[in-house]
Amino acid sequence: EWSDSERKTIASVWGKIKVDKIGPQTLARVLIVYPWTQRYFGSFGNLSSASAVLANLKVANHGKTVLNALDKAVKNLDGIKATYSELSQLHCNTLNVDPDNFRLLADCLTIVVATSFRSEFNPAVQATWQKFLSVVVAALSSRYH
Ligand code: ZNH
Repeated sequence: EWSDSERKTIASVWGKIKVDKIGPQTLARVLIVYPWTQRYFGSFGNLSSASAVLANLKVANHGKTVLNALDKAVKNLDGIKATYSELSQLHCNTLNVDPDNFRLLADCLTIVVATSFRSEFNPAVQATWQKFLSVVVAALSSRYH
């Protein structure tokens, strides 16, 4: 359940996120800080150092793909679980991604957004944003069995 003020906050944060910048930075941070996540990206080429990850165009592109997928949740706050039903199944059955990784990505996204927004991302805004991401993470995990 979302209050009017939460809905406004989520829409406002999302409206200020530049997917082409924040997406690549977020996925790169996941791969650098949690190097075991690199196992899912065997086809992405050189991920052997932080600078290699940051310079990797496949990482950048996939970071945009992942972040762009959040648009659906922002536009459908009351139906996030259903929105990500298929995507959850894909990550479970086809990609075999451990769902714990969704939270790692959500946390990295919050850090990247906080770094980018500075004081605008105050504690109240951060709390609402993290609530939103926790619903996204739960939805992406919902079809695991
Ligand atoms: Zn993921 C894929 C989303 C997380 C891994 N993904 C993907 C896609 C999308 C996504 C949209 C595409 C699909 C198709 O194609 O159909 N993700 C997402 C989101 C999130 C995620 C929204 C959160 C928030 N992922 C994730 C993580 C990981 C992953 C954490 C690990 C670590 N994904 C993945 C992979 C893939 C994907 C591996 C595939 C890629 C390629 O290209 O191959």
